Amino acid sequence: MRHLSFPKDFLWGGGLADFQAEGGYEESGRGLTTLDFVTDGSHTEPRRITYVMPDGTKHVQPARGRALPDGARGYLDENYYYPSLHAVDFAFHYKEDIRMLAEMGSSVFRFSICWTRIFPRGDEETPNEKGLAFYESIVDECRKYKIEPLITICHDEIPAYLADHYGGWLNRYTIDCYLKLCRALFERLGSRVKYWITFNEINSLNGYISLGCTRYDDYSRYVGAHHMFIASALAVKMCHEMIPGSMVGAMYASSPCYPLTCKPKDVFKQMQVRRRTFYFSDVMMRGYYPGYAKTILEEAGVTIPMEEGDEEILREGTLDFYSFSCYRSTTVNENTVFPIKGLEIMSMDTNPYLETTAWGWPKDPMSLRYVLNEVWDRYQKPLFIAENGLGEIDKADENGYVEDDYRIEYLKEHFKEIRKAICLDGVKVLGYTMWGCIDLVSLGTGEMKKRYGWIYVDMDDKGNGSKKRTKKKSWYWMKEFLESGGEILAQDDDPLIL
Ligand code: BGP
Repeated sequence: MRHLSFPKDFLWGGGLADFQAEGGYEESGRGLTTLDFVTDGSHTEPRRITYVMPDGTKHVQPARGRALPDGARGYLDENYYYPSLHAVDFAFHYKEDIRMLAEMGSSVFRFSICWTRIFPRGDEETPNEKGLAFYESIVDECRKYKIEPLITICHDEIPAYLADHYGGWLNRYTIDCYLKLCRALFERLGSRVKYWITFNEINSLNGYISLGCTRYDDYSRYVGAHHMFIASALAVKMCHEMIPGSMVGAMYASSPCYPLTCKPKDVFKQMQVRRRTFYFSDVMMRGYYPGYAKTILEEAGVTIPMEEGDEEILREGTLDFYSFSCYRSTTVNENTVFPIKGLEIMSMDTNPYLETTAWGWPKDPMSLRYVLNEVWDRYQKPLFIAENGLGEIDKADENGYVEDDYRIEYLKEHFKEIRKAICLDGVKVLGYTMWGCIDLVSLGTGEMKKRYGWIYVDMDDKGNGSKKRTKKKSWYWMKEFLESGGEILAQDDDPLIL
């Protein structure tokens, strides 16, 4: 039997996003972001967005999947609860949180920048010192424990001011604003941060929240993405110039999809659906629009506003690594439509071979090995598993302790698949950051009870609770796993390694 081991320099740790964790809105002088106007929700009740029209009338509607009327602007209504404003108070707990992750043995920590902490409106000339100092302090805290920071520059949100006054990513002007943000970050943090992610899940963005426009259609999706491609390519170039040795990636929602049957039409549809994801990474990893993009755009009736020089910018700003989220797999068949306008295609059919979580997400450890191979074969550039993990209902005892054996099981099975991808398939994987390492507010549902962490946070769906942090059973397991260099994973449970 072959003995399988993780590379010694493999980076292990966890990740979070500003709006799901930080809080501290009033204290920081940060501006509002588009996600601030999104209310709480649940598995069955969609999160909503509150907005005001130019005539002063106030409205509310589901936050995703729909356009807003022209002229709508995000608005905070005192009758609603907005989880992003306070989240889990990471802004006040980060020293303790990072210490707990360090004690566990983490070697990487992924976090995102709240754009409006650095530029409260987005179009200012000079950055806000308080915001830069905040992130510098997080980086220093990581460095103190020899933890490598992995920074997501933009995670699914945009300054509300840029949305309301410029139309967000539909306007090329936003590229300049984004690059100002990048320059400020590279200047201040560059000497201590090697790994950067330009955009989170860039293949899943649309509408007011992530693109800052009132439209929610194929036009906004593809035109917004083109401007983000240009912004990302220019940021890659800037980063390489300002921080020698830096590595820049983007992050893609990459849970794989399988054909429901071996019917050729199902199999072909699977390929077409997959290209809805690869469309984005092909441009950014290879530096040009792939041949099949023409058909996708024609079908959507969209013409990309390609300007002189854009092609060269894309060519010169290709990414150094591919990072991705993968929580689950999905299935498609020949009749699968692309509803989808900005959301990754999640399940169209149920997969009878897989169990699901309380939120209906199929659990499929092999999907991770599958996508690692799929992407490595396509680009031959290193990969980073930026998001994976299990969102479940954790029952804490009176001390806040959670016996989350189900999470340990999930991690074990997924880690084995990563190890196989590295050792048996030869995939180059830089590291793994488990999503929501400290319990945080769910992006999809706005709930707190969908928990992912190794560290429990005492807080409920409406923000009540002490926010006290407590290590879960999975924290102790992870510590043991890391101390053993991954060797506590069974070696003999798969015929492929014999
Ligand atoms: C990804 C986002 C994260 C995160 C995760 C889990 O799409 O990048 O921000 O939240 O999904 O989703 P949820 O929070 O809905 O469980």
